[in-house]
Amino acid sequence: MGELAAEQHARYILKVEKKKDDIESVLMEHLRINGVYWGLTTLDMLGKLSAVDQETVISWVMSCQHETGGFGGNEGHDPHVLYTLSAIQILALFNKIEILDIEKVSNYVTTLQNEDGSFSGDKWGETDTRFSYVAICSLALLKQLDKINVEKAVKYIISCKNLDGGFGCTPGAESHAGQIFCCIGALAITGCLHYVDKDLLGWWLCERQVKSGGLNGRPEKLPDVCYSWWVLSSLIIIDRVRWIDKEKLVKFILECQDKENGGISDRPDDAVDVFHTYFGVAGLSLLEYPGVKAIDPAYALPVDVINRIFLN
Ligand code: GRG
Ligand code: ZN
Repeated sequence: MGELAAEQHARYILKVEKKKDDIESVLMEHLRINGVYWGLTTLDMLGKLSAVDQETVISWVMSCQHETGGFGGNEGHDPHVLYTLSAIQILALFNKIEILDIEKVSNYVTTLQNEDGSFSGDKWGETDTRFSYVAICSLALLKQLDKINVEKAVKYIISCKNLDGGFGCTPGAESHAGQIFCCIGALAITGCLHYVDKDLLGWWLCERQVKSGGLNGRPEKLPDVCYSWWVLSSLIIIDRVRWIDKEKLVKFILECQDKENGGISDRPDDAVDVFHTYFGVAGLSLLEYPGVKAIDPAYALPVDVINRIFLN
């Protein structure tokens, strides 16, 4: 297993950022801003954010903004709340939120709330608790939560809670660790965790750990490094992380590293990508692995970045 190959992972991310025409970049073209957020947050956790040319990144991020105030996944693409959060998060990493027209961006997010309290991802209307989280996280970072009906937003999220203690993407939909992160993160940000049965949910979440030490996202599924983020962040928020075997999970994540060329994959011996590199490093951060900066489990940004925003 060995140790975290921090240098190699940082080098891998910096290399992916520069290469624009390999297969991964082509597949990711439409959601590039997401990838940039995952990559830069990983570099920051590894103490390597200063290796990035901040001016270039910021001017590219601003070029993804649409006249409605929302951001697209890349220059000239349609705006979506997912990409809008990534843009805000990238600027937050560089302590540059103030360059935004906060009124305009928050108005865009606000218009996505529906009558029942749910959020659409864009003007085309699909609703999902993912978008509730993303909208709430975006507005909280902009200190504009009072622009939406928080009570209704919370009520909608609670309506997506299942008898097993988990949450799905819409009312009645199956519990999935990714949606649980979104719902628990949104409830944490809005100060509404009292609606959660922490023991019941904690039980469901800790049962995600399989023999290899890795976590899966639903019963009977394969383990995947990304659930080291979705499951672990939720367990930490509800204060039940002691219910899993931390050492075995660290071992699983480290086994998914490409120690030579850098990067982390979903499972041992699979191909690495930027997303799973983030999820692995963020998982280790939540497990307090030495040399990795602490990440906030609700905002998905380093704790020092969150403190800079909320403690100043
Ligand atoms: C800022 C951290 C952050 C997130 C932004 C995009 C988003 C908000 C949240 C996504 C939450 C989510 C639904 C994650 C799950 C992603 C995933 C691995 C889906 C795969 O589901 P299946 O059913 O895979 O294809 P399994 O593992 O169940 O076989
Ligand atoms: Zn995955």
